Amino acid sequence: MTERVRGVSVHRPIIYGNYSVLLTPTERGSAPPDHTHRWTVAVRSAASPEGKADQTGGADDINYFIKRVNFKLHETYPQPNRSIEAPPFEVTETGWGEFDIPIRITFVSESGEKAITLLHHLKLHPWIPSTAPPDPAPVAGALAAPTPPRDPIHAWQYDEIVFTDPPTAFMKILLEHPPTPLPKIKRRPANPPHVAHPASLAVTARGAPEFSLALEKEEADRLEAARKALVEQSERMREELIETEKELEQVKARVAELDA
Ligand code: SLL
Repeated sequence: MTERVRGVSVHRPIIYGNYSVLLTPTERGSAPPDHTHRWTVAVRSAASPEGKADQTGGADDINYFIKRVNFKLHETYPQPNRSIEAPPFEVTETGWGEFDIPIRITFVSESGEKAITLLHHLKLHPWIPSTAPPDPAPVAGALAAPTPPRDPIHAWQYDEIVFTDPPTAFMKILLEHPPTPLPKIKRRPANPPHVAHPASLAVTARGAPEFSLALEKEEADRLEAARKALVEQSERMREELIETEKELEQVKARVAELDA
């Protein structure tokens, strides 16, 4: 029997997702003909490293609790089951299309935890109309004008791995690796248009976004506003129903009168 620390849950914030960039004309020359993007799908610690404005997440090592990450790519890829045994837990590929990537995380054996599977939808295109210039149409034979560098597209989801009643030996490992806290405020001013996700926080942006407590607060506020709207709506519907039932009673009474 493994000795466990009862009544304790330890959280480790992670992000999973991808970023992608358009291939340059030169890169397109050496990639398979229909490939348009290079993308990286990854599992990382949630906090972003200080002084690396182009990186989302990854401030901390996560291999003290994650043993292996399996990324199941679309079957159009050779050997679509990619098993990453050491950090960085990521896969970089080129391609043309978006698809769902099941991400299976296997924890270190000391954790006594079963593997979990997350799902990420690989994003290559922005969710929202962007202000960036449209991709120039290729003109046969024309001298390629220098195109401005286009920002990568980012799509990340925040989640927390929770270790409940961790084995004593594993608890020691967890305590030796406190996660870098998320910044309280948004440090990246051009920060993202983001979309709510039911179970976690999703961010999509041109330019590397950063998860922060402020972002988490905005998400909580959005959820609270949605909850209020739902309560109001169901109250309105209840009132309408009461009205309709009253009318129905009146009609029934009138019919009874006519019958008599
Ligand atoms: C779609 N459901 O139809 C998606 C599938 C597949 C993406 C996207 C590269 C494959 C290869 C690639 O981008 N596959 O190298 O042949 O849009």
